[in-house]
Amino acid sequence: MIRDLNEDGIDDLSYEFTLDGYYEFVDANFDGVVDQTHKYDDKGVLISSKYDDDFDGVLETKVVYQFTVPYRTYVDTNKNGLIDLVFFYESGVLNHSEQLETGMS
Ligand SMILES: [Ca+2]
Ligand SMILES: [Ca+2]
Ligand SMILES: [Ca+2]
Repeated sequence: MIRDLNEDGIDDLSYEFTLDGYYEFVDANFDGVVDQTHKYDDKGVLISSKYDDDFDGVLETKVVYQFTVPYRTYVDTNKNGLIDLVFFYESGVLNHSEQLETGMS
């Protein structure tokens, strides 16, 4: 298993195994800070992902998958720890989005 994607000697992928699956941690911009986490079930099927798209150390976007295609995306656009934007998908294709008046956790 390759863990050092850009071959600079620093691992960019790491894994944490749980009873019902495992997590994959990715340092996509190679700055030593994790900016993506992916959760897989015990069969290796992708369940959900979290992304730090602006690389500020906060993973403000969460994607939930159903049958390995996107089902919902939750975004904390103002980074107050509460979800304020939700994207809805139909069969993996973006259907519509909803701005939440009061954020949800
Ligand atoms: Ca590396
Ligand atoms: Ca990073
Ligand atoms: Ca961020």
